[in-house]
Amino acid sequence: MRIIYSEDHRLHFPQAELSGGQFVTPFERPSRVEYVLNRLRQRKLTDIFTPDPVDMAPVQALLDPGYLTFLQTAWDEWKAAGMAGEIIAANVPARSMHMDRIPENIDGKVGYYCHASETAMTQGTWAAALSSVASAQTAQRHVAAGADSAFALCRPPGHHATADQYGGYCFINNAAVVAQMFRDSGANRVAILDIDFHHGNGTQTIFYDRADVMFASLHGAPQESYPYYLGYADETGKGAGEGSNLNYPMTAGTGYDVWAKALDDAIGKIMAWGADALVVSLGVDAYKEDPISFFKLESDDFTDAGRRIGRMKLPAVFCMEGGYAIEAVGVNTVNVLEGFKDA
Ligand code: SP5
Ligand code: ZN
Repeated sequence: MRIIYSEDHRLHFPQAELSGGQFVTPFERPSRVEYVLNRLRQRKLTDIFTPDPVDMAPVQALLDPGYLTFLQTAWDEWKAAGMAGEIIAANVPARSMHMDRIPENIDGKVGYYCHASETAMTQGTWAAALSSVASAQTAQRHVAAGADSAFALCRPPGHHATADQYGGYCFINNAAVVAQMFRDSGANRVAILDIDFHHGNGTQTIFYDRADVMFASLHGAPQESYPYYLGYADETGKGAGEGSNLNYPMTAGTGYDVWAKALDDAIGKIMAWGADALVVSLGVDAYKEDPISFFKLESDDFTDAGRRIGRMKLPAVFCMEGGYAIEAVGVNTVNVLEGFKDA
């Protein structure tokens, strides 16, 4: 399997994540990538490529232009306003306020374009986010050109980012960009299967009213788990997209028996729908030791999950999402890829 990865992910490494009322070292940190790379090498998966330069056209086609400008300019504006620290959202438009008037003040803009204040931005965040989407795009090109599959070792991750908001450690929705590129390169129906522990609210929202992209997500139930305000089973799509959004919320403590049934159901529905390309939002935070998640998957379960996905026999791009039990992230991620290959 081809692997695409950029060193530029290191440009995004905030010092601080707001967690339980304290600032802690972010769970989503550069060393996650090192663990994945080390495991890939150990398993002799060394077909590693550097991404081509980012192609902004599909990114601009999918995302809000004001949001992209904000991501690009936020750091300079923040510094110019005399802010001493990293960019953290302190104010957001609440239910009782305007949701559609964008302030000029950078502090106000940050809150407008952010949905989760745990996520800090720094000087290098924009460049890192572009390198992450560039990896995803290059993976898609390899598959569109005939490879069975490719793995984009994306960092920062993407599935929480909507067309106009960042949060959940995500800035640009890599998986969504790949899905759009599959459509642009001739696939009629593209499925996104999101196995990260957290609901892929960004991806769901981007494709909610579209019939050409199916989104299926296995995740911690919103009553219990971030992102809390989306991810219920009754969110099935709207308009032309009705029926092409599938949520599998599961309660804290869920183990592989229940999780794998949800996976099989999602796979069956994706196949019945007639997908001709697959994007996998590959988070491994459903692992039993994950420090911020509540499922009970074992490392071997990820191999089995990869095998089930491999049996779909669809051209597939894997985009790295979450997974924070740092030392196990490499094994669990590569287990999915090896299971997929061996299917
Ligand atoms: C891509 C991805 O997996 N994003 C996840 C974002 C999770 N954000 C909420 C984190 C809540 C952390 N609470 C820590 C409690 C530690 N005991
Ligand atoms: Zn996650």
